[in-house]
Amino acid sequence: MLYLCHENRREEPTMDRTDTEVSLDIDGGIAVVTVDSPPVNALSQVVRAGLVNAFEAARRDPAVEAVVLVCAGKTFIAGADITEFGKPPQAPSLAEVQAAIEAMDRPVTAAIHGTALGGGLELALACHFRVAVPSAKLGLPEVKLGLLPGGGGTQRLPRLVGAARALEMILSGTPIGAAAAKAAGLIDAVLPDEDLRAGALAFARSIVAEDAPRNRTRDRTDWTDRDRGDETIFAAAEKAHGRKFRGTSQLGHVVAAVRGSLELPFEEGLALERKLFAELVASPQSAAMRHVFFAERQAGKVPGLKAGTPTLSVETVGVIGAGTMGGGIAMNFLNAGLPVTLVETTQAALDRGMATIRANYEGSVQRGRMSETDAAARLALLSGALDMEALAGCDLVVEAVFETMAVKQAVFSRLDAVAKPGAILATNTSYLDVDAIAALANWPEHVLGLHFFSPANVMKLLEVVRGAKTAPAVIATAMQLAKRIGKTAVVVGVCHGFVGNRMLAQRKLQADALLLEGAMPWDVDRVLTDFGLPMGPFAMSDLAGLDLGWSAETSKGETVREILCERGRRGQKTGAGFYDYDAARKATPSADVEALILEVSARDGYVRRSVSDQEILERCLYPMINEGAKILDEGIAARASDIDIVWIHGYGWPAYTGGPMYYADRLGLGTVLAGLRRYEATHGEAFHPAPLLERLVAEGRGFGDL
Ligand code: 3H9
Repeated sequence: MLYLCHENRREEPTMDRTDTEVSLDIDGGIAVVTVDSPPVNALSQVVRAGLVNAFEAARRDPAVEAVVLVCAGKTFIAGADITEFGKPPQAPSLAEVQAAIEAMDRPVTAAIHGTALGGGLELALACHFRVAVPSAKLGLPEVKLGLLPGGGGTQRLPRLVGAARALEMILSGTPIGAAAAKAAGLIDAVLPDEDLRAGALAFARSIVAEDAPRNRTRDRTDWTDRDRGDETIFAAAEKAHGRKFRGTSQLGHVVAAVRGSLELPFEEGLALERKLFAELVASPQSAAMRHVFFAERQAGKVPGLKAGTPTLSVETVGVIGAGTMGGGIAMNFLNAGLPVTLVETTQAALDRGMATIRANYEGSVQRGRMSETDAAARLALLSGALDMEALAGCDLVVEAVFETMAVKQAVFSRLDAVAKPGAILATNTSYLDVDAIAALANWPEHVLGLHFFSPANVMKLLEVVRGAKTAPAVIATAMQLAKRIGKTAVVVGVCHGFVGNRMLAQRKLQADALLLEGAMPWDVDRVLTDFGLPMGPFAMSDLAGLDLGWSAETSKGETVREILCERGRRGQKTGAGFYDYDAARKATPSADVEALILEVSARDGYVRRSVSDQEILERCLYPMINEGAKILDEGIAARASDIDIVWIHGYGWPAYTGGPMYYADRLGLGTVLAGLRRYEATHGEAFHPAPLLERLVAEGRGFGDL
């Protein structure tokens, strides 16, 4: 039954939760409106209708002296119901709910716990007062969905906290805590965590007793009068956030709406915001970002893993290898408060690794991103050792040693001998066969791959590689742990390069070929950064080091890359790679590299031609999509959307195109298939279409329909 508003008059503050999403009860003259719509109390049509009814009922009741809006469950309202976007709007709108609140002639207080996000915060902004528990988070994260706040947030928030603070909150999309919200003037009081309802009732009674002025946010002019005409506010916001919004019109829209809050009467500002919101919600970019939102949550649901699968306790972690990767991995666990033992083979390597971690934390303190106390607390959890014996007590050990099977297997044999029974043993291999590594362990059920992406303490992606024998409890534990350390985890199967690097290899093949056929590294990089990637393949190689996997002893000196390495151009770290770098690591195209490419191209018999940007894009992306289709067909990834998440969080693929598989669906799989066939005719096997792609085109379906 969907009953919208349940009215229940009583003096005892007990709640009656029948089948209602929104209920109303009167507690000693205070009307309490409770939203109870799991999981996150989103503002669905049912909730909006329930709220209008509840506020109407409270307004009609002369005995009601004040109203408190509170939520059941783990959170206040987490925003509009995202599943309703893209569908015909259903009355009442959020604006109508807010109008019902603003029509109240008695004070309305929003009592916030958990998160008040998006439309949820906008609803609270329409109340006369806001109180929150210390752990509450308040924010307008709409930009992360390709939107701007469309429930009056761009008009009311600047009136409460000033345009600069409002722009920062809206453009970052990052919620702020209750203390910061109180300091900014966003909320009126921070109440104790225990019994928020009772605290909010007491607050409402004090407002009534004091006959405190109850200004509607919309009528406030103090901040808008101060900020009007101050162009530096907008210039600063554009400077701080311009790069992030490349490829979308969001920044301009947000700035226009907030500017409207200063320059237009409230209703006109609201109308402007509504128009700008409508444009964004209908944009393909926002649809793609909404896909990403749900894809992220889907990725956490592992096929074949039963709900309630038990997890193992992980309270101590060992990391083998104190290089860049090992150090970054260790920091993830330190940041989450887990003690880490870092193991190296020599004192010098261990000292270097520990010093890098220390320097990283000191850097964070200097940049004001972390307090000295926090940095010290994290470093206190770190210890170093030169023998794997030191890992005997660890619940989880991650090896991050040199990427060759022989070295990994040697480490695993020894590790298996020292680790305690039941410990989870993980390899951070980027390519190698996890099953072959697990074969050396006594408990292959406890072995899996945890593939972090560089820099491991920054990139959000974690590929959780499920081996043939990995136990469900170990996978469940890894997924839980990933959440604890702030990673987005995707479960993948065993194959060379798993999902991300396997697809990347296809792109690299084409990028290298394009150089010989007629393009230059900066042409390829420009096309891919224009597409929205943070850097192109050659700039990425320079950053990672061209000598990754290269050695002087085995170098054949044949490819452009090998010759560059031999000439000492090994990437940013040597001041030169595919590009020349200045002291600030700014890249410029290199005449030497251009000459070398022409030389190798001629040596190999290529007749150079002009390669169009379109060809560069298709040659780089279509083989990746094709490989993605093979990965899906083989069951290496469970869903197309998992592949999208790997690319968005592991390689910076632009979320506003939804990830490679979503992008392919939007482009039309027929277009991709035709492109592959065209290139197969001129360039051969590398473009041979995946059977799944052919099947889907024949059936008129997309990857998203699987
Ligand atoms: C907006 O408000 C626009 C307005 O300005 C204008 C309106 C006119 N809708 O994340 P979780 C589902 S835009 C529908 O795993 P957590 C989610 O899919 C909105 N469903 O939990 C998942 O479902 P399932 C602005 C939603 O505890 C389940 O809830 N607001 C919504 O880790 C649990 O989610 C936001 O962008 C929603 N709004 O984190 C906030 N939110 O179980 C978006 C969640 O079937 N939400 N679901 O997979 C969040 O950031 C997190 O969900 C939250 C909880 C922090 C609240």
